[in-house]
Amino acid sequence: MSATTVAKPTIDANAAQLSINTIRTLSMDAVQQAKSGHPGTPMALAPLVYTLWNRVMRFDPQDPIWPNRDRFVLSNGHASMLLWSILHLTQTQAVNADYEKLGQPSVTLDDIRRFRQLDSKAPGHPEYHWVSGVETTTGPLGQGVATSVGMAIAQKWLASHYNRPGFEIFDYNIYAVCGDGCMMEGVASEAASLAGHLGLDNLCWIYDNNRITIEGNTNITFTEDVAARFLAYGWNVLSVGDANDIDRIEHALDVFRKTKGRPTFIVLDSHIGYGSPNKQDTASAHGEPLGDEEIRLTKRRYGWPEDAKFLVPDGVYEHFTAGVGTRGAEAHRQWSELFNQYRTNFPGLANEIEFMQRRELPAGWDRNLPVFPADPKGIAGRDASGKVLNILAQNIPWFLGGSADLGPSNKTTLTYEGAGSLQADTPGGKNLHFGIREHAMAAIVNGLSLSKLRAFGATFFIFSDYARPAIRLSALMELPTIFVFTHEAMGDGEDGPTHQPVEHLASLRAIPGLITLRPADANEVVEAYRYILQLRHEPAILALSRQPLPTLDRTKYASASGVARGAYVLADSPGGVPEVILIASGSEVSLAVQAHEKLLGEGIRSRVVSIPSWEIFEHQSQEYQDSVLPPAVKARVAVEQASSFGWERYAGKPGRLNCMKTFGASAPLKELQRKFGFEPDQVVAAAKALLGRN
Ligand SMILES: Cc1ncc(C[n+]2csc(CCOP(=O)(O)OP(=O)(O)O)c2C)c(N)n1
Ligand SMILES: [Mg+2]
Repeated sequence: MSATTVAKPTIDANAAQLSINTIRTLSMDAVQQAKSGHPGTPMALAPLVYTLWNRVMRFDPQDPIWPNRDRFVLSNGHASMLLWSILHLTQTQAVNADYEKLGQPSVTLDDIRRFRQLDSKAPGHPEYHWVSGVETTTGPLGQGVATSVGMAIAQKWLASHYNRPGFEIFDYNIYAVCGDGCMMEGVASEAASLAGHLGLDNLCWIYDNNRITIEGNTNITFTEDVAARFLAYGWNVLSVGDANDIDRIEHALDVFRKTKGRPTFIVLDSHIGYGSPNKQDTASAHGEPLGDEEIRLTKRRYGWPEDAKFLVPDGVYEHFTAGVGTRGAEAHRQWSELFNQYRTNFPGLANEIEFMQRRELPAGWDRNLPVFPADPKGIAGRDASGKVLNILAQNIPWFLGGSADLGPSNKTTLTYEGAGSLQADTPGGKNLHFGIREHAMAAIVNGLSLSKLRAFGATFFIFSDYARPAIRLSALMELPTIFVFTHEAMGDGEDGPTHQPVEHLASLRAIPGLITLRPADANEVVEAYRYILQLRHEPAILALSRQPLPTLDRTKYASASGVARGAYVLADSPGGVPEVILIASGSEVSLAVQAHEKLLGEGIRSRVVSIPSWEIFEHQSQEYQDSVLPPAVKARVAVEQASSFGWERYAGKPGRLNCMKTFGASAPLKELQRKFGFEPDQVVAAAKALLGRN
């Protein structure tokens, strides 16, 4: 029993050409109307997108989130009109963030008329979460192809975990279209290398080899042998010499589907701005409207009514309905029947799939999470995290992840029996090995998350910079990805300033929608994970210590459950309203507690606020925020071993910032703490200075 045995439609050459030219002319007209955009590549790749969608892909326009659909990624996102045209012509339906069908088209002709305008469902670049049918946000070149590797790993993992003999519940493929820009970006190389290593034969990249980028012909910058590069990565490399030859395109895609053990790379030679008498093969076709006169000339070449705008000729919608529409609906119907039987035979597994698809957690997901006893010597954030990850991965079947070659340092390796390592011949393993490829790792984690797996990626916090573009996209896409960053400050002292993050917290806190968490002790680590796991639409980063942090005595101080409010009063003075507030995160919280005890000893009413997450705190009511940081208490000391940038918002005036203003240095941690002012006496001195008590 397989979900794939679906008859092909008969091919009508005229209807095919008419459909291709509809995609071309819609793209030209939309860019012209918007007075901005990228017409040339949609004109060139219309035959590819037509063939892929109408002849090959298994996609049901009635249900663009059907779990076993083939995935389409437009990595050269500037060619977005390809996607808006095809989503419109296939009459793909809209769904909302709760995965409900809205009974309306995803992209209307009116949206296309309003290409790139506010609220149009045809924005400048493909945006997941804004337009149904977009599988991932693209635009930053290279991200789409890198993310597609995560989608391919996810499909392999899902198939390995859920398919049973006679029940191919997951057997979809991933297609990604890319251009010269994607091929030049390092992230694509990182991802392609890993895809080759993993032998992802469900993955097909189609490279638009038009030899044009913005500055002109690629002979000014890009003269390597791309095909040879992919051969060296271990890919199956095919070539189609004419982007207008839809039979050869179909044939290459057919070869892809029959190729086992390797991903496929199709080099497609194309002419940007195809058909434009004066602009074909020029860089100006890349990113400028053709102009009214050139559009008329081009339409004449296509045999198109010269003055018609946004024309969808009779029969074109019907042609797509007869192609992808019918094939997708039938494949979906067969799959649903199969899944019904599967549910009868394997109710537990079916249940998991349904939970996962809605981004819900299984019952008992947080059972056995550790509670750490008070311990002045304590435990490192990364070690506490390792214990939690190992429990979560056992409680949540579809929770998995790995590190960029730092598993033993990040403590992210899943060590329980049966966790397994994800490799080509063991695609169901839960330990991913990303190699030293942080950027691709983050994009791949996005791809896993887009495939509804709960995934984490890990490295040293300092190298979050290498992953940042993909972290930004996970926030933009509203994905619940998890990034585990250890060695979050100067804890690896002797490694020196190249390994000591300073501005990283500030820069990640600046990404809208991203939740950053820097827990103070082992129990805050547990609570941070408890919070993160319940997120459905926000990514989170964890900044964890390398060195042991004292496990605070929660009978004396407030419960770590305060993490769920972002900041909480950890320690207070017995005598009512505090005179001074010490605000700290992560490793500096126990330092603040020591300073607090000294201040109390000197009769100064101090309060310690642990603030693991600015973002969560700022989601709380004003009343709660004011109860933690009473506006009347102006004497405040912020203590964080990171850039002071932004801390004014909590320390206020005349508050003191006990933070970093320079890079760190290479020395044992204790010496660095002294040099940079992270000792209790220095915090006490700052507090007393504020109170005029020196
Ligand atoms: C990371 C990144 N850098 C730069 C850009 C700006 N940009 C958009 S398209 C483009 C040229 C892309 O050339 P190619 O991929 O060959 O696309 P074509 O013009 O052939 O469609 C550039 C530099 C971008 N979108 N992303
Ligand atoms: Mg190009």
